[in-house]
Amino acid sequence: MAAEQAGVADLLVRCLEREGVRVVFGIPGEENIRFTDALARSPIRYVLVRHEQAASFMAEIYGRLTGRAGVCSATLGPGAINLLLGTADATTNSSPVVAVSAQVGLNRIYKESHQGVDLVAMFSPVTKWAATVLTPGAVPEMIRKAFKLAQTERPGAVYLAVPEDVETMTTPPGLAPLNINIPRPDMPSAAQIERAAAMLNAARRPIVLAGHGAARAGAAGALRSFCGRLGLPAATTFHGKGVFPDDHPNALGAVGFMRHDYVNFGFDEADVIISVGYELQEFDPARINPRRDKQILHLSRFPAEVDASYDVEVGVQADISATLDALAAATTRRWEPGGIGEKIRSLLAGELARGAADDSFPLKPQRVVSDSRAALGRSDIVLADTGAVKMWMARLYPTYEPSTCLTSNGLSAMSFALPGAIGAKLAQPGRRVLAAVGDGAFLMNSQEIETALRERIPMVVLIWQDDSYGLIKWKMDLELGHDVATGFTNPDFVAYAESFGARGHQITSASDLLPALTEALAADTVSVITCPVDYSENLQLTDTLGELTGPF
Ligand SMILES: Cc1ncc(C[n+]2csc(CCOP(=O)(O)OP(=O)(O)O)c2C)c(N)n1
Repeated sequence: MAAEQAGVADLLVRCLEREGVRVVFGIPGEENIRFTDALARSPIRYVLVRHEQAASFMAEIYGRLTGRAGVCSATLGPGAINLLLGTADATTNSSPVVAVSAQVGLNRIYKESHQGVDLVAMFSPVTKWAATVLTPGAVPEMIRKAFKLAQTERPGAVYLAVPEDVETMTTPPGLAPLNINIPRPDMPSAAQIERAAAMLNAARRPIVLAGHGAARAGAAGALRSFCGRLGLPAATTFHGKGVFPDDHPNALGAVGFMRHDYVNFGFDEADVIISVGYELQEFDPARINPRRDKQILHLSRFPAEVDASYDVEVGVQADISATLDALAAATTRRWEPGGIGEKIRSLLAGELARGAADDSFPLKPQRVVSDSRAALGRSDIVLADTGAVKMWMARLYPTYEPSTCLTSNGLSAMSFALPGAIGAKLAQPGRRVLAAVGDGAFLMNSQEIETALRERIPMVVLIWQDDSYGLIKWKMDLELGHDVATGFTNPDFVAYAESFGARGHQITSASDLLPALTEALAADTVSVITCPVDYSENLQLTDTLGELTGPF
């Protein structure tokens, strides 16, 4: 065996293999060539990307969809700094990620030196753990700890720096990857279930709020039977979309829009919120408990964040499915989901149906949502990027299975969706993948079209084109009465896509969109569809919602 193969780089890769890593997203640099070379000798697929930020988003979405940490890799200094956004996005969105970068050598890390910045200090606030591998003997423990922390509830990102001189060192004899142990959730305590049931039995009008924690726990089935048995209406967060199917008779849709949306009226009349895997980072609980008069039942794998509007009456931190089953069995009352759910569902369905029938051009956002839904199967995946596009998709796109409509709602980072689609397709190769992106966000990471084509990862990018940073314009128009510094011009997106070797589609009438989506989703390549969208609907929506008064 070559001397190099007994080195730190090889040991790092063997540890990644032991963790079950199948893919690493990254760009090599001068300071991690041995690690990159060792990866090339392993069964792990190295997806070479065009921007480290995109690698971090790919790892985030791969991690979110598999529950196993997505891995991204970069060189020191600038490369590592580029990993920061997706790393922060992963932590705030509760997605497991292990970010590994090179660092200047231990022989110069203590002084001013070329490309040297304190990367651990930089990553610390946005990760669960950030550390430097100071000696070869630390590799097995540090890699095991990184994955254990990243993947354990609440999941998030971890960062490891490997100094360039450590990477070249040989390892002490006998050093090997450590065995994996997975911390299992506890069963709910009988005493807490009793307290929770007593609280629920006294409730007048309870409502369920399901977040992504329920999806991560695989609790969609238990949640459906819990709500069905007890007759409870259920809303989801944006991240929780699909964990309770939108075509279920008790479904209220997704909460998180910036205004009082239909679903909020469901919360207005509730006295108890049964929160299932909700993370407060998604939206301020004051939005659903403005007078702080609702009782909160917190069902999660971990204790709730402290917030004056989320004053937990009873918390059960345990396996979520087991908790829901035990609570349903212990609750003696049953409720009628009530007329409000029906009203909310009919308002949402009406908005979507009017959109589907609207042939105007540029297309109404509701039409784009409706056609996207029609083109995708129930288990296909759409990633809705940050912007007005997210607002329309999150509130209106009917979702039936967990993690099939993905947004960034923790950090709300723009431009995660296009690289994220690459991570999604690698995580779930059997599903079709659509990235719905604003024209602003598209150009922030569009270089990854080349990565997808080179790596033969088929996917479709749908650009909602309005020649502006639409969400910011919306907010300015709402709050300032005018907008500034939001407009821009765009390249010819079809020519741009074709210059990479992708397929380009220009939508020129409303009836173009569904056939273009259908064709692109069936194609075994990368397609970019650009669709002019009429965002005058934005203000109309907020005006309409502003005038709504409940109860209906
Ligand atoms: C990386 C990043 N930069 C800036 C923002 C603030 N921001 C949120 S939405 C948005 C505009 C998005 O524009 P576009 O991608 O065109 O989508 P649209 O709102 O037009 O649908 C901006 C600038 C952000 N969330 N993330």
